[in-house]
Amino acid sequence: AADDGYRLWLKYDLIRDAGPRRQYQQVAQFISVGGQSATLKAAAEELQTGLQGLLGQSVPVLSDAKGRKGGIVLQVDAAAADKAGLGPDGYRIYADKQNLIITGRRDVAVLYGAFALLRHVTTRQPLSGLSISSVPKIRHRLLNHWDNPNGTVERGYAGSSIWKWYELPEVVDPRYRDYARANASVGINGAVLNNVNASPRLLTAEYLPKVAAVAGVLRPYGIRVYLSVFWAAPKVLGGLPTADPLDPQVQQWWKAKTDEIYRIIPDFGGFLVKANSEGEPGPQDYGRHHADGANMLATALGTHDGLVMWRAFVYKADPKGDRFKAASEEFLPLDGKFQPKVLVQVKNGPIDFQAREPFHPLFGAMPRTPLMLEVQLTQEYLGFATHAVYLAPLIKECLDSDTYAQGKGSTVARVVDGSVDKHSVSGMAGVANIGADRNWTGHPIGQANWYAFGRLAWDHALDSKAIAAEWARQTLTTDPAAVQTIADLLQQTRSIYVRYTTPLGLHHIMGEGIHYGPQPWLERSARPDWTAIYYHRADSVGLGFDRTAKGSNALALYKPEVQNLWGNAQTIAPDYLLWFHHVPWRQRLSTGRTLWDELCTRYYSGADSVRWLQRQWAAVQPSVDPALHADVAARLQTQHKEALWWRDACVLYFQTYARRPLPAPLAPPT
Ligand code: GCW
Repeated sequence: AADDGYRLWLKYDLIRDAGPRRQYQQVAQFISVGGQSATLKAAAEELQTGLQGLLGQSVPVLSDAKGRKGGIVLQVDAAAADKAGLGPDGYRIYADKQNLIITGRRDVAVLYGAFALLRHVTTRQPLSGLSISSVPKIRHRLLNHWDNPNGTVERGYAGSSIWKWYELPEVVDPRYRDYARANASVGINGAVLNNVNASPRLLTAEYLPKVAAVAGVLRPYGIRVYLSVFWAAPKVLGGLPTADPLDPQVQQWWKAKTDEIYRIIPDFGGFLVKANSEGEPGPQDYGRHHADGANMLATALGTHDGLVMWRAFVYKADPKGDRFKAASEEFLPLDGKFQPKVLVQVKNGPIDFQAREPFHPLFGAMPRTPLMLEVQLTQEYLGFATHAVYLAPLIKECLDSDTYAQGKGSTVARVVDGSVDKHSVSGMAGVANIGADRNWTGHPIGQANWYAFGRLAWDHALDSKAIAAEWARQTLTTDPAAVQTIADLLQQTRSIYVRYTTPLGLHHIMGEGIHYGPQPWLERSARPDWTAIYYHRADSVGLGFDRTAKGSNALALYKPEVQNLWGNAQTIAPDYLLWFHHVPWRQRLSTGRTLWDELCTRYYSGADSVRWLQRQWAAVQPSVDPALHADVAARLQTQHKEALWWRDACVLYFQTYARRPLPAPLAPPT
């Protein structure tokens, strides 16, 4: 049957090569599992399904190996795990004289080990003498769904929501379990089920049992359920006159609501809050600040084991201000004021999930507050489901950025994992790109972004191209040469997208509201900071947003080392140039070209590179499922068409300011 993408990277197709298959068969004659828990059962079942598929033999599950050899033994061993420093989630896989042992401190660690073993076999790595252990660097690895109760998904491009609220709790779609398996296979251990622009409905007595039903399916896979909360819920649902966090009745309402939630979902993960942002209500409506709000919820959680994830995505509509600085202005004064259950969730960049942003200046600047990193997997600003953009390089660029908070090497990754400021709690969130489309993500390549997010949240030191190869190997083809070609191609996609849409540090010049296609000419909108001219500042002299001391001085939010890196228009990496400088059209850049020529060159070479993507994809055609290959090929056609649209729209628009011809090599022959 044609590959419809439903099985994601968990395909478990038969290993056709008899030699290697026999080797695996010898060490996978049975699975023994010492325990009855739903999680260990899930681990054994996954291994059984996976190995039977891969090896074409039946693999019985036993409750005791009873001295047998040549099997896989799942065992929880807290003492050994602690001795090996595995923590609560880390696993170890090793061969003893008889069997292959998968072990960890808790059931879920063993589950992660089972998935790792399957990945090992699927990617054809040898099992003899195996000894691997792996410990996640981040404690809370979450997907954030921007899903609404009516089934729509804000910024979702893969169909409607997978959560069928009207059918729940009685009807439990089998898809929820496959969702859980996919997440657990890459170590994701939490899911915020609903949109941060939150409906209060999720907190009602009608909806909580629905949430509990979903939680029941995810629980065996080690995934805890969280909810986004509507700040004014005490008014809307509780009939109170206020939602002031310092009001005792409001506090009491949240306490009672929290207790109610934990009565039916005992392992509820906690709350995600978007407050006083883009029109959402919040504590500032009552003259309070973010910490008052977050701490009130933390107090309501009391002794329950849950978290408050308070988002730092805030900005004011000030035509003279710089949105870049807004979150810092509101949050820096609050460092040290948050209770221990609170994490502040910060987007990778200071504006909004652009194709390239400098790292958010809050990273490294709030040492007394654990900061979560939020990245967007759904491609709101990156071409929806028709542009192939593999996001691991974008995520890594942020994680690898040095904040210099505690001297050199204080990368965003080390701020987020807690090592720079010695926090024991840490988190990373990916805004999901998942919908009810048969293949989950609309664009088949979007699956790689879900996969890569999980892998990087587990271990931010992983290499993005290696992750791409690992994904492609499990998902698209077993042919090593094709895997390499696909990994190379994926690795380039993000920088190609940047070149034909927003090269040299341009940002937020896309279609109004929809955030699709070019609209650099947008001059008026409901808010000044939603126009394009606010960001690109094109004039007869030059282009770019001056954020140096001569301009908004947003650069001063960074440590001096970072200011040195980006503060000088002559030495800044061209990729970041227009984020920080207003540069004359005729100024020569480090590339040897003038700004205008470089801008045109990037737009043109970016659009040309989509042709290269098409050729690379065509080359792997013999190795990839025909239906899937045709699907991606068709999307690449759209991508090329739209790359030309972006290129021509932007070059022609900026030319009205630059008043220069296209540089000679790009000009059409006369
Ligand atoms: O990127 C913007 C989106 C909004 C989104 C908001 C946010 C959920 O355009 O749709 O709202 O960010 O992150 O809160």
